[in-house]
Amino acid sequence: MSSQIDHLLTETRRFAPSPEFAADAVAKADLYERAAADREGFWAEQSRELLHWEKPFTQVLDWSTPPFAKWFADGELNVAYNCLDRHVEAGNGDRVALLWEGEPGDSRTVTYAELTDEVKRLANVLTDLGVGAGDRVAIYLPMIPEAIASMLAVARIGAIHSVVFGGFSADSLRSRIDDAGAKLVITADGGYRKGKVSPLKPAVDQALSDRGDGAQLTVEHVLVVKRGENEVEWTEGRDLWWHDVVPQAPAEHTAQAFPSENPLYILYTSGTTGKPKGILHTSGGYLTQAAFTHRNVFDLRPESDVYWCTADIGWVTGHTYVAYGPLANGATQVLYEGTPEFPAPGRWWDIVEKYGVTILYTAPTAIRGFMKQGRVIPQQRDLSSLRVLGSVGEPINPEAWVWYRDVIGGGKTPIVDTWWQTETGAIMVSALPGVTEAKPGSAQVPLPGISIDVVDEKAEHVGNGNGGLLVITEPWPSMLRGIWGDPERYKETYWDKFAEQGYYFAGDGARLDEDGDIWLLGRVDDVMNVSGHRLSTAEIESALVAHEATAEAAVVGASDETTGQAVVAYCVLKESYLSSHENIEDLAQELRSWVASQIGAIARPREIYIVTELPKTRSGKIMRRLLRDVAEGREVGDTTTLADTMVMSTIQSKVGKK
Ligand code: 6R9
Repeated sequence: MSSQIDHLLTETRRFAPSPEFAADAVAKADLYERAAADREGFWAEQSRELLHWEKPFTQVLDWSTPPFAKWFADGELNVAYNCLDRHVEAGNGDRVALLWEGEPGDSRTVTYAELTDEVKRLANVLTDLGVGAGDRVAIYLPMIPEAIASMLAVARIGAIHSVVFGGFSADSLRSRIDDAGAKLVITADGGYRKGKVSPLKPAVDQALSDRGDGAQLTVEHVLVVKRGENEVEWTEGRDLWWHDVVPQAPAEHTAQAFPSENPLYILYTSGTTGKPKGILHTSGGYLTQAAFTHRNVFDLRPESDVYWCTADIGWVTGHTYVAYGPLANGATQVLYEGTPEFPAPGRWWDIVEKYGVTILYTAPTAIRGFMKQGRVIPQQRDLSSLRVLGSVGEPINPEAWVWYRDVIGGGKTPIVDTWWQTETGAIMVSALPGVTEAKPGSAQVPLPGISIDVVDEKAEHVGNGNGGLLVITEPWPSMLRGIWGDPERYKETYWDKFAEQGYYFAGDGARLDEDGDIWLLGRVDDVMNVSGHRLSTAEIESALVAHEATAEAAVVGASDETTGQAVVAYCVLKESYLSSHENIEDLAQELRSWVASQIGAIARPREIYIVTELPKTRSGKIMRRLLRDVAEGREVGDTTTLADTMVMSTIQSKVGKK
């Protein structure tokens, strides 16, 4: 049986780097050897090479009180200086930092000199408002240049930001402000989404309102950017318009150096249950790994590349690969405010063509969405500038990988499938373009300086050809330093499972193939147990989307009297299939048999529901928890983190009818 359920591992297509790409690649194969010979020495060398240390460090890793790590502890640096001033001082002030595109079609170009100026002014404003080192600032903004400036200005004065995704509700915002004890909130009147202004300031007002519960919120001021031009209410004395205070503030501001372990930000993860976890990151180690991975994984040439990561700053990819990595490396990047479908499908490809994007970093869910629309839309644009493509957020099924390479990458670009987490801070597992022979569907190998293993419940290495749990066996520079205000939960969640070995437990299932390459199989809580056989949701989803009719699929394990758990699948069909097939009555049956033929009878879904959309978070993750509720006939749980809360009622009405 286990050989039958190895569907993903039967993927045999291989893509060797082209000799031209390899000859000139930023990353060289010897990085692995150097890191293996002296891991800490390797990171120290990278850090010195990539960053400016105001006070050089002499210590590398302090792991004397695990699991609390210190990297480069006696060194001092300023994160914002590293992302801004030093590029200007090096004569690159005229280089474009941000090529910003608003959803309605307006645009702005911001150079490194201009961004540095803006950040200095804002740093002065924040200081005047009483924000100092160690204070927390909540940022609740759309994808506009001010969002990046805000993160950097907070970092510049040694304060801590907590970015809250602009799509989160007032309640989510309130609980995050409350947990972090934020002193200031930076927001906008509103931002553009799907052609309309989506208001933000009203949610802040609601979040900060007195609820008569005796709760004392710590916020003293709200700084508001004018973007949506929507009407907003105003609390005199508390609220300030950005345009009234920032342009008037002096543009002189000397960046003070802070210790390497000075906290940089808190970012709340969308936990599956309970209170969200405030993941804490600090400065020197984080910025080192952000800059190293951004340069080597994306083959970055700061002088000539136009880089675009489509993530929102509200999640970790937007922190490390929109804000810190690219700016530390002096890159030029696209920042886009809106949705991929506005005003019509193809907007992203218009942007790639308009700005000549060379490196694109996005999520599998977006790629499958584009597959659903068909290849004609991207093929109508000139995408020939693209030379490296990246994927992040969930396992990318081989069909989507190959489509991404063929249709978006013109059949020539390397693809890097990057595995990492909010907690890891930066990419941990990925191919290196120009070095690694790529395997569609596999994230492949730990980066140089990163120690990963796949182990069983007893912490034993599983060996090639087997599955188990992904663990990180040695501390890494950008690792989380804890959960804000809850050191016990930090230990429990990540370190208790393999306490004896001192391994970090990532919560992901993975397999090693015959070459020892890593295939991520989804969260371990997404692994089903059907009649005593372990089945991965990712594996069955991959089989479903390999069928010509299916654009997207989500699989959950629903409790079942006889088999323990049963497979229940939700499928979204391709437009092209729907328009060329009149009768789809029998399709669910056909898909059940298809999965059985692809993987084995054990994997045959008990039910398949054809739906028009899947419930996703704003960062594009499928909320399987909700689909499990439906499959098990329970009342659907908390839907507040859904991008579109209507999706669940549509699905329920479908399932009700069977
Ligand atoms: C960066 C980010 C982390 C979880 C992680 C895993 C999944 C991310 C992946 C991937 C397979 C990849 N994940 N990248 N699974 N292949 N390339 O997404 O952070 O939002 O914290 O999510 O996402 O399950 O544990 P975060």
